[in-house]
Amino acid sequence: MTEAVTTVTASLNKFEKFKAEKDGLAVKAEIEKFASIGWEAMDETDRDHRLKWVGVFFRPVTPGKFMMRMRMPNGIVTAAQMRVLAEVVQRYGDDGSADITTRQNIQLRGIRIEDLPEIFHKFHTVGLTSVQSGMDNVRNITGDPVAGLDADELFDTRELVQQIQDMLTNKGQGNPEFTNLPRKFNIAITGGRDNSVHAEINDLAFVPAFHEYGEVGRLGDGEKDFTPTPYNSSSKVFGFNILVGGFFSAKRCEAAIPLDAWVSPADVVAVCRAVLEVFRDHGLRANRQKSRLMWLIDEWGLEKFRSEVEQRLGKPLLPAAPKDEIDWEKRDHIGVYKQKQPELNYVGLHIPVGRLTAEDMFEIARLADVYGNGEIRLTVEQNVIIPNIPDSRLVLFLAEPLLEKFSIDPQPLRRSLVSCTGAQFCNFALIETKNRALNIIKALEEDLELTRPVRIHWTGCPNSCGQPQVADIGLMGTKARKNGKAVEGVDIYMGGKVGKEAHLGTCVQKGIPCEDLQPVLRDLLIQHFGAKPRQEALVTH
Ligand code: SRM
Ligand code: SF4
Repeated sequence: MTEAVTTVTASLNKFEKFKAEKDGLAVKAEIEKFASIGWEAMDETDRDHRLKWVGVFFRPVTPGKFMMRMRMPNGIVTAAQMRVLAEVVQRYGDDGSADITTRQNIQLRGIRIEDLPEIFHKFHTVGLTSVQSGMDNVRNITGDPVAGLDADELFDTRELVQQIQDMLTNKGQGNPEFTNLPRKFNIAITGGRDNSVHAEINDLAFVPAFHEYGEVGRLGDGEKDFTPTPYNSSSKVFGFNILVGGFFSAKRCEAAIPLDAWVSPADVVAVCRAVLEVFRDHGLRANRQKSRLMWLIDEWGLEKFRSEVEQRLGKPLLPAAPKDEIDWEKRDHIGVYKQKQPELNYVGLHIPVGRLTAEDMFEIARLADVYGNGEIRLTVEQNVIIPNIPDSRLVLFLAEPLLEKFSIDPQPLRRSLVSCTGAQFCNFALIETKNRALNIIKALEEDLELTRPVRIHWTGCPNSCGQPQVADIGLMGTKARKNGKAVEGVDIYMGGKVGKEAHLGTCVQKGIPCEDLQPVLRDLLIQHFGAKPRQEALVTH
């Protein structure tokens, strides 16, 4: 290392330092070695940090039993892939399980380092990848869970999402161009009307919007011919308005803001590349608490940021279309729905807090093969959709025993329940989340009658992986005090709005001990969401 480089790295924070010393992706070539020496003999930085570049997370809560985070572009997984994932966790017995994540993705649990070479080999055979899914990389790219099925969609996002992932990851092989970002980065793209991806909480999001043909010609680069596509009408061109800078962190949460730019679908991948290059080369790296994209936009101002993106893109961006097409309330897709293809249906199954056993995964794969076309979709609410079920097979499908566990018509509170990982596996957690969330919901459902779903999101710490700010009622783990003692508690968020006119909720109560939470939630549900105590409801009827 030259003297100049040594001086620079000496002043870097711990993360920038180890990235400068050795790129995270370098561990890809060392998997065999790690497998043979075992996790205890590994270099700690490789084990605790760099392995995340291939999606493998050391869990201090369960040392030796790693977590693997996949990439599932647009939340789509085939039955064959699901079976491979099931086989991987099955061999770990009670330690093996999987979670559907709030980014339409799957994480596997119980993974042993000695099995990694075989696991990666299996992934390769079915086209799965976990590359660049953690640390300073772009997370799973979200898209409409019913893309290509929804008769009302404006654009089918599947191919674009895949193209962005391929660009970022060099088709799953790993792409060193984007493995040293200043911080994590989230991308979402939606072509439906209900903002199914929570566009507003992503660093970069694309939302559907039409420009007038004349406008595009006038504002665009001269003679450019905007080829009509199935998405364009005779007078309007389909494209996306761009939002930037949305993020949650322990220090600060912001909804994304309009970049005042519109792109045609053909330019979306190039715009992603341009934004990422700007972020990579100019994003703030000194303080990790201030490294997400919005901090750079704050420092530069939106105008300068936009023009840097244009420079990388090599052409000007068109101004945003006057309005976007997000004009529906958000759907949860649980239940049976007609597809745009005649005589076909998609069925959304409710997966309580997203947790799956190996058996569940095999069974979901079997149902997708037997009744559908072997395809499975995941939602950001941690649920599963099985598409392409013919009308003629629907009755039999609905009688399958798995639907008793994963209901198509769950009670209103559990229906919209979302929870992050929490203390069971996550060492940032201040509280246990998933099991507690289910227990409290069960008790509330026994006590209260509700006529509509209430979206309750649990998150174990201020990192907000469970997105409490988008919920009707968001619960964020904290340390509370009771009778002079520190106990597990929550801060309560309310007012999150999803779908059209989405906006973030805010903290309304702080430090409620978890053991006192149930009556507090009961009151909120009665006061704000029309819940009625079951006894009272019986009398009124
Ligand atoms: Fe997250 C870190 C789990 C979605 C904000 N998140 C973590 C880690 C990796 C921490 C760790 O090493 O233990 C958690 C792994 C725990 C485990 O064992 O499962 C973790 N995050 C999750 C998941 C699994 C929650 C879930 O149960 O669904 C989600 C995985 C998504 C995926 O498939 O990639 C998950 N995390 C989110 C989201 C929601 C979203 O993207 O819509 C957020 C808020 C949005 C955002 O990032 O702007 C989120 N996670 C964070 C942060 C705070 C980031 C920051 O800028 O400070 C951290 C901490 C960090 O990165 O330093 C974090
Ligand atoms: Fe872990 Fe906190 Fe994220 Fe929950 S919110 S998964 S506790 S980092």
